[in-house]
Amino acid sequence: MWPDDYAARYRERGYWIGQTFDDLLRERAASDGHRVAVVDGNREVTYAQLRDRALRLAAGLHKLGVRRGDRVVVQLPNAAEYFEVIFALFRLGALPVFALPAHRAAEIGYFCEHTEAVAFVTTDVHEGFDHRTLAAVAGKATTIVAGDPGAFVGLDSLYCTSQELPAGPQPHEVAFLQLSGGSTGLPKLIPRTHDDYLYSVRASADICGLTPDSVYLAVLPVAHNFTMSSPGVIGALHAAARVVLARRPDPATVLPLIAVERVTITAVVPPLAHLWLDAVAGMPQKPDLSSLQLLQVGGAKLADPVAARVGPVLGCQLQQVFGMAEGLVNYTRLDDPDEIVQHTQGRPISPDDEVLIVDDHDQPVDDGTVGHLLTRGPYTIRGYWRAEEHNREAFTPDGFYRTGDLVRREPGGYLVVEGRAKDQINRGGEKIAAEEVENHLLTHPAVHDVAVVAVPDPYLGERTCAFVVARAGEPAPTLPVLRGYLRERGLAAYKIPDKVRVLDAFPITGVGKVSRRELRSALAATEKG
Ligand code: OOB
Repeated sequence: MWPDDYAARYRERGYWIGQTFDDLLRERAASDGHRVAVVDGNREVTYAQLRDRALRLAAGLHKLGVRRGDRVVVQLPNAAEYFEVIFALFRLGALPVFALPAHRAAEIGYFCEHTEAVAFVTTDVHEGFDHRTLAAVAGKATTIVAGDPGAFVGLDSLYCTSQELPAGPQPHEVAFLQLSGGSTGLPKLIPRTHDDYLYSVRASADICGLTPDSVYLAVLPVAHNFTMSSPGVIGALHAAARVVLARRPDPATVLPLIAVERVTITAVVPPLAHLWLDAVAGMPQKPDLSSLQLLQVGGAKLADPVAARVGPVLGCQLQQVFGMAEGLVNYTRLDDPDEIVQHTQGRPISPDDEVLIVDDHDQPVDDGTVGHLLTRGPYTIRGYWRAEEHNREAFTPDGFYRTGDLVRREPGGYLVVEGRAKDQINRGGEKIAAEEVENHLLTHPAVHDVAVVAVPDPYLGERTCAFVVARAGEPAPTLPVLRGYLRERGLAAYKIPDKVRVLDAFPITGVGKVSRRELRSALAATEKG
């Protein structure tokens, strides 16, 4: 957590205002109760209804034994229940642990165990996968299911009429645990407080020009930091605007939704922007996108040619967003010239976001020179949850977070992302920790050694290649064999390598480490040849 002098400064400057998530919803229900907060297919939930249902659910969860400070793994698709569940947990001061719908047994089992979760809230069937099967890895956590609960506790059965509830959490306390994209063996958890997160949400809503007339379309998973807070669904609720939920991100689902719901703002990763642009450009009869004012693109680097097409093809403004669940978020501003919007990844939210760009020895580099991005500020964490050893590497002694991103600073403080120094693959915005996948592959009997690296991809930006040294006497493992193996181990599909290359031995760097750079260029050479 932040040292006292920093916390005092962030309060003095009006960033941390002592508001909890529950305060936010209570205020909204009082001021805008009759207005629609969430649209989920045919279902519309007003602010008053959302507050009422969240409180009734909080009572039911409390009866079930969920207490302040307890962790609850939440894995829900973009559905109205998500809001009821998280605001119920926020009211109790229990901490949602935000899993993604794509997570499977390996991830959910780890989250439940590592956080000692008391409950696991999921859905029945989503995208053809029966999430109830994950109850098998939930350990001591009670499985609660939205929809058909089967043998488990039905979410619907928990809405109580009584509203007697114990005191809620304090604004300086941790509100939830968000997942880190990570670069190490196991995903790290990010503790965000009510105070720090809601500051970033309010400031983001302001930067993005949200008003009560805004309609925010949630396309990416709602639990991802981008969709949740930049300004995202929570920003929309803060602004008394309307949240529309898209169950799927494909153009056939999303374009009609934009037209019918009169969506004004939405957020996507670069491959989706690309896909929508191609879809719209190829339509003889253009969909009605006249309501759309702002397309936010972030999560991975947006290619210049794609950035240039957003305005002409979709008829809306582009905003680049370079953020991270650990905190710091950069935006291009609505009144920035095209040059900046199309070629930079924006500048920080807060005047008190400290940005340091340093060389390999932590010495500051000149503006315009590429270096490692370090950051500290009123909504950037000072450490991961229960990860003291890792924190010593991931943060400087004076509390700067080492983002692992390589950036340069342009005039005006705008940042341009030039690359990455962390062992992570950014597969179209989905983050994959190389070591996590390597550790799974190392358990395969035919794998002697493995290195997982990113390879460039015209559509996703990057895909994943696993370089494998086969165990002597074993047949060299093939792509289908290893993919099947990882699926069986319950690894999320987006983490499963796209390619496998078998080598006799790995190229080694001067310091005796596997040279990922050489592996990448060897692959590029064989692809060309
Ligand atoms: C967002 O958050 P995470 O935690 O999934 O991933 C953070 C990492 C950054 O460190 C950077 O490596 C990459 O994703 N990234 C970008 C980028 N936006 C994120 N790289 C290049 N250009 C961009 N525009 O991805 C996230 C969180 C909040 C808002 C937006 C994105």
